[in-house]
Amino acid sequence: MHQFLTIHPKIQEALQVGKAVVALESTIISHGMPYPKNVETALAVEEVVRANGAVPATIAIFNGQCHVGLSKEELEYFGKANRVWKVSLRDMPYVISQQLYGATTVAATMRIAAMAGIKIFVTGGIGGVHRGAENSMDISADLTEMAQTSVAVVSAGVKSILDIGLTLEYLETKGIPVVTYGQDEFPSFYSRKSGFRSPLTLNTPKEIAQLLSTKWQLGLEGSVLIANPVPAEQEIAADEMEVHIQQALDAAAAQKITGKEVTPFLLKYIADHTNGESLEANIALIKHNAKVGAEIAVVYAG
Ligand code: PSU
Ligand code: MN
Repeated sequence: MHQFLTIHPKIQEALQVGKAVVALESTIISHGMPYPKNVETALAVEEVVRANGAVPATIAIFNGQCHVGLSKEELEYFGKANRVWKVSLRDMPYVISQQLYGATTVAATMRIAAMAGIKIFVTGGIGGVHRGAENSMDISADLTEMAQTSVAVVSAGVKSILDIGLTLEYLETKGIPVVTYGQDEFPSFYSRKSGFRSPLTLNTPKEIAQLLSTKWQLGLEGSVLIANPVPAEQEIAADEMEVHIQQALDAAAAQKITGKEVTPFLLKYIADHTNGESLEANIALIKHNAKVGAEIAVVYAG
C-alpha cells in the first residue's frame, strides 16, 4: 500500500475482488458549485454510481493523505470550506508534505485513482486549452495528465469557457482518443452541440469498455476522453451561454485573474450570473455522466 494513500475499506474490498469502481473528483465540490447544492450533488452522484452497479470513490486530500472514498462528514468539509486548496498535479507534493487539505482537480484525481488501481473516472467538465492560449499559454494540466495516466475520463465534453477547437487539437497531439457517446457532434457541457464533429462516436458502454481494454492492452498508456452529452431536457443553448461566458472572460481580464484562479473564477462568475438554470443543467449532466461511467465500469470489470 502506498504510504500517502488511504483507501476506504469498501473500495479496497471492491478492488480486490475486481468489482467496478468509479473515481469522482472534489474540486467540482469545493470550487465548482455553491454550498449546499455541491454536497447534495456529490452524495446524489455517488448514489447514481451505486444504483448502476459500481462503487463510488470520491477523492480528496486530508491532512496530507490522499483519501479514496470520503465519508459524508468529509464531503461536507469540502463543500463548506471556502479556502480549500485547489490541488492539481504540481500542488500535490506541497499539500501532502505540508499535511494540508486539498480538493483535487481532474489531473490530481486521475493520478490518485491510478495509484489506487481505479480505471474509470467521472466528472462534469475537464480543464483544457483556454481561449487566448496562443498568448497566455493557459493549458490545463488535465490534458498533460490525460496523456500519461491510464484512467478513462467521462465528462459532458468541454465547457466553452475554453477554446474547444484548440482543446480537441491538443488531445489529438497527445494521442488521447476522444469518443462521444451516442452522437456525432462533440458536446460543450451545457449544450449537446459545440459546432465540432467528435473524432470518434460509440453507441454502447460495451463498445467503449472494449476500446479502453484494447488501448491499454496495446500498451498505449494514457486516458480516453468519453464525452457524454447533457440530457436534452436540461440542455441550455450554446448561444445563450455564450453571452455569460463572454462577460465572465471580460471580468477575469479586467480583474487580472491569472494561473490556477482562472477556471474557478469563470465557473463562479457564470454560476452567479445565470439563474438556477445553469446549476440545474450542471447537476443533471453530472448525474448522467455517473450513470454512463458506472455502466462502462461494470462492463470493463466483467
Ligand atoms: N470545468 C468545469 N467544472 C469544474 C472544473 C473544470 O466545468 O469543476 C474543474 C475541474 O476540477 C478541472 C479543473 O480539473 O477545474 C481545471 O482547472 P485548471 O483549468 O486550472 O486546470
Ligand atoms: Mn490554467
